[in-house]
Amino acid sequence: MKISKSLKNLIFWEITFPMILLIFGIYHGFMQVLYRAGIIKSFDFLGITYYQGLTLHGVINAIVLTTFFGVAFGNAIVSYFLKREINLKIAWFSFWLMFVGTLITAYSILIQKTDVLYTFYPPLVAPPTFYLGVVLIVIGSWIAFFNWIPTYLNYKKENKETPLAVYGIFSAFIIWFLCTIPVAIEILFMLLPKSLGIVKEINNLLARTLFWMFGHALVYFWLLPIYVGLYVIMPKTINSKLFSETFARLTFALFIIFSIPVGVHHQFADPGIGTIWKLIQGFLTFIVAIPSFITAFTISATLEYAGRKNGSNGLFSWLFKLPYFDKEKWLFAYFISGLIVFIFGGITGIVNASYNVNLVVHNTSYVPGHFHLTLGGLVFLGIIGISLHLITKITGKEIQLKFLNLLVPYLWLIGSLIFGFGMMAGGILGIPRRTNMGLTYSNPDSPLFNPHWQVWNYISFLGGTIMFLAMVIYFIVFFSTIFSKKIKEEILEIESSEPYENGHNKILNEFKLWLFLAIILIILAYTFVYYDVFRATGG
Ligand code: HEM
Ligand SMILES: [Cu+2]
Repeated sequence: MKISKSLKNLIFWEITFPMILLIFGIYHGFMQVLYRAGIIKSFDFLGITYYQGLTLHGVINAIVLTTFFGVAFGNAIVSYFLKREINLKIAWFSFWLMFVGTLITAYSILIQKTDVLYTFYPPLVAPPTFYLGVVLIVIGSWIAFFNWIPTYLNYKKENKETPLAVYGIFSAFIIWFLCTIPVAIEILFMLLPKSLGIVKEINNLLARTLFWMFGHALVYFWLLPIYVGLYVIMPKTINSKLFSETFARLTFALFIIFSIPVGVHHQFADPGIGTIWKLIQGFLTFIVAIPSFITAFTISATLEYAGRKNGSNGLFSWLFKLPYFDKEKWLFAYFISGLIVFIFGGITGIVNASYNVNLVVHNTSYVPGHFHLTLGGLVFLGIIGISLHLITKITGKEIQLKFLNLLVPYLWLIGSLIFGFGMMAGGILGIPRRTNMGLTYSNPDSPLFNPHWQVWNYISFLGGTIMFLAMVIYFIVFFSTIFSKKIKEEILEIESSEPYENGHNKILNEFKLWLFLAIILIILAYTFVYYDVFRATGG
């Protein structure tokens, strides 16, 4: 589909701007493993302190990159599948808000030396600029979403079915909109007034509870756009059919319901919230296994269909008939590597989600070990793979250095599994997260030095180095592609194939019911949590 220059530029910058920042985000990831292994033994490195670097790593990778990508992919999906151009003035306005917000946040972290980490828990307080920047990023992304709604309603007047990709991206943004409301309340009514000196004290437990209402659902905002990639783009890449569109839609719908009323599983160790509510939200967390298993089965069947089409007859031999190393179908390598890592991410998450077992790994390196296999696995490989894919389409360029490009996801797969193993095994032994270990536990000159932990720190360092290498290669491929000569027409194309099955269910083409159920469940799961919070803290 031909698109206007303005829309093309919009998508281009929404992908490329965060990609430039990601260079710093990845650099600081690598710094983290160097500190942790005791290779850097100082308070800071090249003028950036340990916690400043960790803040940059979390903010760039987990907030800026993911939000820009969601918006960019959403703009592309809505324009392509609804066959209507979105209101570009509003879309650009949303871009500029996010852009300015990012610059203000960067100013706060780099110049004002803000180091509250990407979770900005009180009692840590940042300068007002940090919150202002984050708020602008969020409002910018809301505006992008609101901008799709008239286009969608206009489309719905003439069409009954909501295209699957649109259904998925809307689900992601419905979750995002709902879950950013509590964090907006936290920032606007608590952190910002505190930072400005308007109020002296704030209720830390309340702030944390509002944060985690957002913080867990956030991970589905990251994940759902990638599920769109898996359900819509991947089948076509491997010449297959999505096994069941009904189940794909059901997955999105279930995520709308169950994403938010589970945030307390991040607060198992927080005093003040009643055990029973923690346990209930712990159980609700496990319900998320349902859409995850549906996805696992749908995607496996989709892969099997492709393998059988390629001539496999055996029970599992189809697994060997997939284009893992096909340089032209490189996007599949990103998806399959992400999926493999995700299996480990999903399984290890059971430990975090289990109320009692969680206490063993609480605040240890197990936690980042786990989420580099989810966020840093499927989500991240999906983001960088789809970004590169879209860039080649809208700029009419051919992917450069194809062999190196194919290497990226596999190196990342190996690196992140080693990294995750080191971090998680170390975490079980008690290695803490968010600690400058170069000054303490990994430093033979420190009284805190713990030689038994060193081996795990080195394993994490090895994995982290391989991940770093994968990303150096990725950046080379990405920027050589952008700077290469245009050889094709510039088009917006998101290839998709007919599904194997589609039940055309009315309720799986709409959002009302799911939104209604989500709100009811949020009220049920959270009313008493807030009651407890207020009771425990005296209001
Ligand atoms: C070269 C690749 C990477 C390396 C070596 C790396 C390494 C690390 C390490 C060691 C930590 C733990 C710090 C600590 O708690 O002590 C960490 C934290 C984190 N990483 Fe990465 N990482 C990489 C890529 C990524 C990517 C791609 C993402 C997301 C898209 C990501 C997101 C995060 C987040 C959100 C945190 C938590 C920060 C915090 O605790 O405030 N990382 N990373
Ligand atoms: Cu969670």
